[in-house]
Amino acid sequence: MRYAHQVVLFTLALLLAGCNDGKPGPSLPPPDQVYTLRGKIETLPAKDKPLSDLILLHEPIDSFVDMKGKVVGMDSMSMPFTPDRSVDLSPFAVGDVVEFTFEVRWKQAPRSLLTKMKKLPAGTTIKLGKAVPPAAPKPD
Ligand SMILES: [Cu+2]
Repeated sequence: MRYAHQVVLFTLALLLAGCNDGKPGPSLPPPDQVYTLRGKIETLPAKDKPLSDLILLHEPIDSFVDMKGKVVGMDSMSMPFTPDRSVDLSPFAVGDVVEFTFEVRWKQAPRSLLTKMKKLPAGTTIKLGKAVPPAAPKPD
């Protein structure tokens, strides 16, 4: 019993020290924003460069917040994302329509970290065009 108690304490100490997040590299601060949306895979990272860019044609993001904290929206576009190490890209191919989640950190690389991605049924179409931010400024 005594031994088990010590193991628990030791594990707790490891957790508190942040040594147990299971990922190599420095742990990141909390993201400034997180978005989940749909897109189409345009480019997958090269096999010999697993952490290079993943390029997705993404749907408009009406709620996109800029560097100054203002909701400005983001139109649909081809955009590079850095896949997190935890994301297994092997099931994906160029042309797949996906739902994905990415985190934005304005003051830290990677700025756009893709943390989740799943394939949507074949034949799913994505919407392209302008974002409509809820507090859109009046056109001049
Ligand atoms: Cu974009």
